[in-house]
Amino acid sequence: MRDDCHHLAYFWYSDNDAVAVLSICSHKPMNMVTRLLAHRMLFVVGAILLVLAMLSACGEPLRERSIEIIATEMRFDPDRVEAHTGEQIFLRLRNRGQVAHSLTIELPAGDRTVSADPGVDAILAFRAPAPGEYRFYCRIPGHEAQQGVLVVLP
Ligand SMILES: [Cu+2]
Repeated sequence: MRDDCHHLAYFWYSDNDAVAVLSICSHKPMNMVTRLLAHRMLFVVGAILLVLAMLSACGEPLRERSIEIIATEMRFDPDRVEAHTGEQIFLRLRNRGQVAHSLTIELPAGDRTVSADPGVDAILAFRAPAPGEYRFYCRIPGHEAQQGVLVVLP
């Protein structure tokens, strides 16, 4: 009997143009039942992967970014931070100074502020707005020089 190769393959394209291939190659001739089972198995596996691909394509996954800013007298370190539009930002203000500090960021939707006593961390969560530069500063009187900028990239 000749060496018969049954090659069954399913192809599909995912979002990022990667081609997924499922195949079964048998060097023995398949009988009708085996062939049907092989096709059926490939179809089921393919269907499951397709559903998973569709689920993951439902809405861009939320990207998160953690930013850490250390406050001392009278500065923020770093005083320039970057993010991308749409990212969920977790900005952690770490007060390593001797007095209380705050961080107010001027966002399009309004100012957002967190405050922290010496040795304390405070977290400000917000969605990175449209590309641009957004100033942040400490609003405690006498701390006007304590400021920085969030640069939001596309
Ligand atoms: Cu301050």
